[in-house]
Amino acid sequence: MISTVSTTPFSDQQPGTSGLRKKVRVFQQPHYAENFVQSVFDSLDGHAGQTLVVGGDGRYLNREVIQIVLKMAAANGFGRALVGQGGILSTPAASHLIRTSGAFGGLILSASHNPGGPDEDFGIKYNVGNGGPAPEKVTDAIAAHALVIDRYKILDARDVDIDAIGTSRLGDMAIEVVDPVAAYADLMESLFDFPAIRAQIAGGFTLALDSMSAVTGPYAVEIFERRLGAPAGTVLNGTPLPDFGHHHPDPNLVHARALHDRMMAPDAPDFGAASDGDGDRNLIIGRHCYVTPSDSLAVLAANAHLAPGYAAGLKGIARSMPTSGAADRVAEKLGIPLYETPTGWKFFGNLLDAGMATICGEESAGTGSDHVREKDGIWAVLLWLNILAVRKQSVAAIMADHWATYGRNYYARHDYEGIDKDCADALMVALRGKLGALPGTPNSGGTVKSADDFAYVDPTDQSVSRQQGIRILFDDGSRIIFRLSGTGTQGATLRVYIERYVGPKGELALATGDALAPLIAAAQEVADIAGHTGMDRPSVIT
Ligand code: VG1
Ligand code: CO
Repeated sequence: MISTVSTTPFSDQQPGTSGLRKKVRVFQQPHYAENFVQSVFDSLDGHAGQTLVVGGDGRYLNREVIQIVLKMAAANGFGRALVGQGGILSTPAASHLIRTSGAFGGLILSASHNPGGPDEDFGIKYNVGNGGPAPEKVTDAIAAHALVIDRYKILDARDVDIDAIGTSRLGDMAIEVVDPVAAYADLMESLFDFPAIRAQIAGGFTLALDSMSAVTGPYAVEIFERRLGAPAGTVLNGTPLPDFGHHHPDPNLVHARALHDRMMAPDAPDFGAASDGDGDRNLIIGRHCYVTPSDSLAVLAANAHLAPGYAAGLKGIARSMPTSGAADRVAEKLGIPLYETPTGWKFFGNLLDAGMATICGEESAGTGSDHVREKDGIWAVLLWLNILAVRKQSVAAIMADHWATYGRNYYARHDYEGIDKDCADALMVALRGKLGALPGTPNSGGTVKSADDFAYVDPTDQSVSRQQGIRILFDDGSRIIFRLSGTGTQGATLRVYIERYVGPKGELALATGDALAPLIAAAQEVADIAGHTGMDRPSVIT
């Protein structure tokens, strides 16, 4: 029987950079998850009888919310739900499943790189039929429905068994519990030269892959240990845990410190990588050689043709605006277009669908291609391994060669976390007020060439997104970008992105902190970060 339950709106259900993310305790309020799920369904048109994909990264509350979603999907007229066994689907695997099953869309339950557990974070994200995150017009519609919702529909039924693969029914809706790994692993095998990678591993090439007790564990064990023959134990922290074993599943130099230290040790493996909570991010560290995500995007784009799936070359490259310009130089050399989008994967979908870009990336350790419509951590690791298997060089040698060819974009992101929201807003307002006066003015970073608030016009549908980050551009091509995070659940996080380009004949082996020191000082001068935040240094540097 379908119940229609009366409810009242919550004022804080506006999706951020990637879905709705809140503390678990916020989601545990009566009707909170139901309101948001109903708001998603209310914003859809034509979903009756169609398929919905449901899965998550296994974090605390995953199983409970999956039951709610299934009962609400049945009550709202979906014809079929595809669920990852145990409620597990990595974000890229969910994207693939949506695409191959012809689903109307999918609900991915994850707060991605945010920590999990009863006192940590949970999230819900809606993906559309192309497998990608809902574009802004959809997330705006969801937010509008959430503000006026007065009822939701749910089936009164027992919980569905999501642990046994097979089919069942929930009211009028069919349920299929599917293997979350096999189809995704097959897709990877279709894109990359598995025999070449397997031969290299058999020849003694060593790997360390940190799944951070999050969703990629089963995918990584299947792909790297079973299909590619890496020894058992290559995948570290390979069992998804509801609290990620207290890891903060954000693969950066702070939270993936253990992997970093192992890769810098005298007996380091040849190649290391880590992935995030929901499996869409990657961190690449070669033996004694950290690769910034922006550089990783550039190297992958420059060498993608070495992998069978990309042998025909790339149609274009897209990167988020704060991501360094390293990929731009590769695009220029390849004679293909480079698109600069706002932060968040939802802006890449249209470019990929239109066949305008093949590879996309973000400085936050997200890289992916047109094989799905999400960023994909394991994909990036496999493309690196394919390139290494063909070039037979170390990661460090490949980086040195890349910089000698294209020059080097020294790059860092400074995060100021847990700032009071009003202080963060005040900093941005003050900075916006100054933009007109900055050009022509010298500061510690050099002379400012232009300063603006990034706005994006989507070339496929002309939709406009404003206020996507304040950019301060210098005469020598250096940049400082300021924006506020849209994925946090506590206070505000200021992200400051700092970049300086040195040409192929310049100094290519500086320490990043030294190369960027004048720009870091300029960021302080221009934005008075310490004055607004009370913090004299960032909480995370990546
Ligand atoms: C961050 C990153 C952004 C990424 C987003 C979702 O957003 O900066 O590049 O797309 O997280 O990634 P923000 O608004 O906090 O800067 V994930 O792996 O958390 O889905
Ligand atoms: Co993620």
